[in-house]
Order: sequence, then C-alpha cells, then structure tokens
Amino acid sequence: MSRPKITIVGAGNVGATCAHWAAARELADIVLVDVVEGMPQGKALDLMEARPIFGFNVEVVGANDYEATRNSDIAIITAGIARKPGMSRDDLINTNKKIVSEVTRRVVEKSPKAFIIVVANPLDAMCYVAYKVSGFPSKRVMGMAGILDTARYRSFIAMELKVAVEEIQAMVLGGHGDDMVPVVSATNVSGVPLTNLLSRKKIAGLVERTRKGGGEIVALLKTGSAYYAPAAAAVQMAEAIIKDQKRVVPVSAYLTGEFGLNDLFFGVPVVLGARGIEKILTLKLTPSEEALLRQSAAAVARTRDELKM
Ligand code: TXD
Repeated sequence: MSRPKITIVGAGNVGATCAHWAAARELADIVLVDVVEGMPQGKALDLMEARPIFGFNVEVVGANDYEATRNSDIAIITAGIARKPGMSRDDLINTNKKIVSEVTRRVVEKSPKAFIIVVANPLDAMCYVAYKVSGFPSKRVMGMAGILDTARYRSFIAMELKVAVEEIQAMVLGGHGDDMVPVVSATNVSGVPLTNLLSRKKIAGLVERTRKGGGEIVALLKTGSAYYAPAAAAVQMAEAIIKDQKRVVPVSAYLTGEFGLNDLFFGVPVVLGARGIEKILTLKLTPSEEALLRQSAAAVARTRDELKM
C-alpha cells in the first residue's frame, strides 16, 4: 500500500509550513511546487534532513514542474501573492485569479481525482476559480479559512478566560473577510455558553479582534501575512480527508441553496471525510447573526462577480 500524497503549490510561507506540519505528522508524501527555481527543492531537502532527528518517514520533494505531482490525493493551493500592510484581500483578486487558474489546470492534468484545498486570497473567490477551472464536483473543491478564523477566535477566548484552548467550542462562518461572522450563539466553554461567562462588551471585543485577526498579524510582520496557524488549518483539512475523520469544521464550500445562497463559495459548517465535503450543515442563527451573514455573503458575491467567470 502506498502512502497518501499531497501536492502543495506555492512553497512560500504557508506552503512550506504546510509541508512542515504534514511531514511532522507523517500524514503523506509531499510534493512542493513553486515557480522559483531551487527554492522548493531546497526546502524539501531541508525537511528530509530533519527526518532522522524527529523520526518521521515520509518523502518530501520539491519541483518547478508538475511531473512529480502525478496522482496526488490532495492538492493545497497556496500560490499567489500575500497581502502587504494596508492592502485588502480583494486587491489581490486579479493577480491571484491568473495564478490560481494556471495552477489548477496543471494540478488537474496530473491528478484528476484529487481534492483541492484552496488557501490563496481572496479566499472564497479563489475557490470559485479553482472550481470552475477544475470542472471537479464541488465536494472535492474547498477553501481553508473558517478553521483558521475559528482557531483565532478560540485562542482569544481561551486567553481571556485563562482556560485551555481545547475547551472552547466555536464556529466562525461567512466569507474570509473583515465581515466574517463569529457565531456567539454557538460558542461555549465545555458546554457552558460564552454569554454566561463574559460580558457582551468583552465578547464584542473578542469578535472584533477575530475579524481583524489576519490584519493584526500583517501589521506586526510588516512583510507578508500569517502562516503557522493558516498552514495548521489547511493540514487539518487534508488530514480529515485522508483519515476519513468526519470532522465538523467550517470550510469555504460551494453552496446551491444552503443558507439561501447560490453559486457561491462561502464559509459554512461541513462534515469533512474521505469523500471530501460529505455534508453541509445548516444551523439556526440569531436574527443579528443572520443579518451579518447576509452582509458577508453580499461582499463575497461582489468579489465573485468581479471575477467575471
Ligand atoms: O486564511 C487564509 N485562507 C489565508 C490565505 C491565510 C494566510 C495566507 N493567505 C493567502 O495565501 C495569502 O494572501 C496568499 O494569497 C497565499 C499564500 O500566502 P504566503 O504567505 O504563503 O505567501 P508567499 O510566502 O508569498 O508564498 C507564495 C508562493 C511564493 O513562493 C511564490 O513564488 C509562489 O507562491 N507562486 C507560485 N507557485 C507556483 N506557481 C505559480 N504560478 C506561482 N506564483 C507564485
């Protein structure tokens, strides 16, 4: 039996860190692809040389073309340019549309049965690009955003309450933009509703910090955007598929009527397993959460329309 295989396109900060997390978890053999000559090969070799130290047994190879990616089970697309300080995710749209289209075509040629996990921004729009260009069923094309945004939200709550992060159950839905929707009504600490533990004002502050979580890191780093937590989130998605874990997580998924939305990639709770997005779950929101979700959907639809696809 051969090991599962993950192709990661874009061996920059997020791509290389995905390789790092996935290799350390012995999840799959990994192919890192980038346009920069030598760089993916160098990073792959460096990771291979870490194997004797931590004792993980997977192959990591770097490449500038797609031959080595043949028959991958999963392709994680991180290729693109990252946000610079002051730049919105949507500013990235045109450049990354070209890159994601090209990369998707190449991936699909070699791996027609793969699952595609899109990471490049603007996230929900880039999922739409990969979906249209790949021609894959929508179960096999998804975007990483909600797990990251939820992880940030859970971290901020845990930091505020001084409790272990694992105790925080929460869900951030909607588009991966500043109007994403941390669902307070679905947030609890080991079953205790968050609203019993913190004041409205405190919760509003945590929600706001979550929404601006990406920007907070961009402002600190000054060059580039976050990558440790984004990569961990993408690897969790790959792991859920490879191990058929049936995780219930928010991902950007193609909607055909769910939440009243159509022909749109949008962050919603799904069951993630060996068949990809096995189910999209719907949940009852409060009227104000519902209104925020509509607002977020309108913003995502505008970006989708800008793609003119
Ligand atoms: O929540 C989320 N979805 C995100 C999204 C969280 C973090 C980062 N997010 C977005 O992912 C970010 O806004 C970017 O659009 C991507 C990748 O971010 P990263 O921080 O990894 O950017 P880098 O370090 O600049 O890496 C991008 C790499 C770089 O090495 C380029 O040479 C390569 O992409 N690149 C390509 N590789 C292959 N093929 C093509 N065409 C190509 N073009 C650029």
